[in-house]
Amino acid sequence: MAGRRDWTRETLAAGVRAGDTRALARAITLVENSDVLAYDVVHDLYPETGRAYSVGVTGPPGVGKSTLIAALIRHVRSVGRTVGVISVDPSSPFTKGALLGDRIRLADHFLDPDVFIRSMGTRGHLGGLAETTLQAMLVLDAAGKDVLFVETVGAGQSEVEVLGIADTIVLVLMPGSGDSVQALKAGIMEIPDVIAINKLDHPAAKTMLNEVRSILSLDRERGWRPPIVLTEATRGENVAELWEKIEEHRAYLEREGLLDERRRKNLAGEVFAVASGRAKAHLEHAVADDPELRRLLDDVQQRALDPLTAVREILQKVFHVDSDHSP
Ligand SMILES: Nc1nc2c(ncn2[C@@H]2O[C@H](COP(=O)(O)OP(=O)(O)OP(=O)(O)O)[C@@H](O)[C@H]2O)c(=O)[nH]1
Ligand SMILES: [Mg+2]
Repeated sequence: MAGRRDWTRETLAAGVRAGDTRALARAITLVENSDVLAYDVVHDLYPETGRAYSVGVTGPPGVGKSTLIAALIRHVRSVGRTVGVISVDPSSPFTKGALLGDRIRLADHFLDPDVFIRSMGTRGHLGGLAETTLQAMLVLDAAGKDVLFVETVGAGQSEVEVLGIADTIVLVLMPGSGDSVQALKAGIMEIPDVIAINKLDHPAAKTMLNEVRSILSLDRERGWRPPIVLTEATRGENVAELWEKIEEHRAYLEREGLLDERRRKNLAGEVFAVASGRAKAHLEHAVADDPELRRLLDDVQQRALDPLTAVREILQKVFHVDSDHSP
């Protein structure tokens, strides 16, 4: 196994550029570990990125996201396109179940040098999942992968963070994903670009189709009406159609000039999210480390100081921000 010291900034960047699998694996591990070498390499490669098309695949646990991605890979490989997959597992590093599941389902493609698959956990990463995922995607993009799939489990907060990374978002549901349907209906879950209702072999698939259809029909304002595809990932049923819808969405974005706009919004969102996360961590540490600032909080608790005055003093001391003009 090549160690950290076998790669320099130059050789690693060159390896990634050449699509060398070992270089990719190393670069992404360094990204996960917040290693400064990863930061340098992404910095150097960034101007060459933006060529890959990214597809976010999200949905509740167990609906068949990984199986569907494996089937989509088979399809896009058959038309000669190269693929990168980042499977985001927000669970702790001690529950490897989902990771293992992904490995098995995606295993068909492990021997194909034009497919690079990687599961990523949070592992207490400072910048959070979104930062790690974005950096890893940039590495795969720079490696010349044509299509990037990002799998996220849509059951909590983390997937919302990650959603803003992809060009096209596919929501995968299955009969029984009632909670997600309710979330869509209530507007809690953002309307995706394409919906796959998987496990069409299940008798309740058609009912789910009608439900989702009726929710989407309430929203007539959109320029893009999210298509719904019934799939059976295990047999590859309708997977070609699903890919066609993804491509149609891409064509729509390009035709309307929306792709650049979406990417701009996504990247701005990323930069702000990461910057805010760091600012928050900095603030928390500063307050924890400074007895004077901690005393302000005690004063607030004892009603000796009102909360907004404490805010003003903390911001002034930590960020040198004068917040007099904002409440
Ligand atoms: N009957 C049926 N089973 C399927 C289908 N697609 C996937 N499965 C099965 O559903 C189970 C979960 O599939 P995965 O692909 O791991 O689902 P996932 O959404 O990636 O799961 P997590 O990553 O754990 O959230 C597996 O046992 C699959 O074999 C399908 O179309 N029909
Ligand atoms: Mg999975």
